[in-house]
Amino acid sequence: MYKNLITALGVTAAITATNAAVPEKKPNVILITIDDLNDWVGSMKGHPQTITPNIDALAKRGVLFSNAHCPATICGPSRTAMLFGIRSSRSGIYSNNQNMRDSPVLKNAVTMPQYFKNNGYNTQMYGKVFDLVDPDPRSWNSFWPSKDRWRKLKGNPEKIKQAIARVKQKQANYKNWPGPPVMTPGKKIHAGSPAKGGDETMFDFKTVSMAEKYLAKKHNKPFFLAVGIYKPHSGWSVPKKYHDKFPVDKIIMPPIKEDDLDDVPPISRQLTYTEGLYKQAKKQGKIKKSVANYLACINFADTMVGKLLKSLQQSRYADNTVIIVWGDNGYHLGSKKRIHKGTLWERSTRIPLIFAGPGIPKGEVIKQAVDSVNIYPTVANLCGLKEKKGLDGINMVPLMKNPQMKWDYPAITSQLGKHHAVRSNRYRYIRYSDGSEELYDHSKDPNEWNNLAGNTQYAAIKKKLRKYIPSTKNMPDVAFALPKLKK
Ligand SMILES: [Ca+2]
Ligand SMILES: [Ca+2]
Repeated sequence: MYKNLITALGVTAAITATNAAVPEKKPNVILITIDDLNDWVGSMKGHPQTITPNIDALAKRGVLFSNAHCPATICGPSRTAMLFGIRSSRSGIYSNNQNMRDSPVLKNAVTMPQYFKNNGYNTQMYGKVFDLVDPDPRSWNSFWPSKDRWRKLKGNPEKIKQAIARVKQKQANYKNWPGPPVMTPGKKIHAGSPAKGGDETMFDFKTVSMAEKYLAKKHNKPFFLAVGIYKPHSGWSVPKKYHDKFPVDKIIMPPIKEDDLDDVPPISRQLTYTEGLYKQAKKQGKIKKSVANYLACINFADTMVGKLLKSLQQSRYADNTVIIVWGDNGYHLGSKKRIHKGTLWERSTRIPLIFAGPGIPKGEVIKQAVDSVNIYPTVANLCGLKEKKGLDGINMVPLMKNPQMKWDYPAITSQLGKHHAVRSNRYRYIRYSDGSEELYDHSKDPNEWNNLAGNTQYAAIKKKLRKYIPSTKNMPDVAFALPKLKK
């Protein structure tokens, strides 16, 4: 049934024989998740004006995967897949409105932090690590914030009724998806604006400050510290000093081809349901402003990463901590006529992925395509934990040590669990649930403007890539639900 998975597991078993050199004392782990950060990171050359000195410095003292992709196209499913090491096509978790543990596949599965906890680690979460709706208490010794947004509804039956109706409607929409494009004529586009106050007024500042306090303490066990940074997720408002660095009239626009969607299948256009919003944003002159404010938010997020890493450097854990930085999904800022995430195209799937710390090569850039489902087995191996069975991801330690090795495991990104993209080192192959396809050759077409799927010359390439498309035959049908209200 899960042919790819079985192949993958066989390989994991074979290559974990090459274990990372694990120091006698188990290393600590800091996992930094940055929300909606695409490849606009200096070291990934995604945008010429981006300012990310702290992430770039980390890449220089570790390994940067420059062709890394998210396993799913939005926050909840991407994070669920990464933290469980199990793809949405197997778990059935493809929306932000599902409870992870409602999936029969994930019900008793062990998350990455939980696995570390079971292996003698103290596990701590700050900020948005899982999607905030459910921080998955069993994964952590302690977590913050402990409250979810639904709890605010408690005690207000009318609001709960409305929320349930909204969730039910959403599920109906998803089940019938793709439907007709959702147009929002006349809608005012919010491209963000400077926030009042300084860094200390930001949620991310609070998150990072709490993590810094954790690092200042002496811990009698190794720790797994997960820190979630919200920016550059919209709304694009950070303190003024960041916005001032990106004046709108100086912004260089990413390449946009106005007729780019003319050669994609109908289902693809239907899934790109914000095309209407793009038109509105263009009409209202907000596209450049969106780019400027997104860049400002990236610069702020990078500053928060720098603040946290500086505290780590000054702590007793400086030399014995594995650092991972990853973005949970990419983002379109005009490309494919879209200002949003949630597609199977490069701009929406390419993410930063960096490892640094003990046992990890320094200044290495790995160009082979990978996806972030691999983080779980990789970190477990770097910390000398026994191989965890049943994961979809592959341990990347051998690849870090030998970047030229034959790596036959392309990146896979899923949308709504049933549409998929396979990114090899050279190509992107997309296959939708109705069988329609797209194919792009990145050696000639980095913007994915020319869909080659209909060209018979590429039949063999398509056939080769098609075998990596996950089977959804056994994907469980997980209901949408309001998270349980906890005391
Ligand atoms: Ca996200
Ligand atoms: Ca095109």
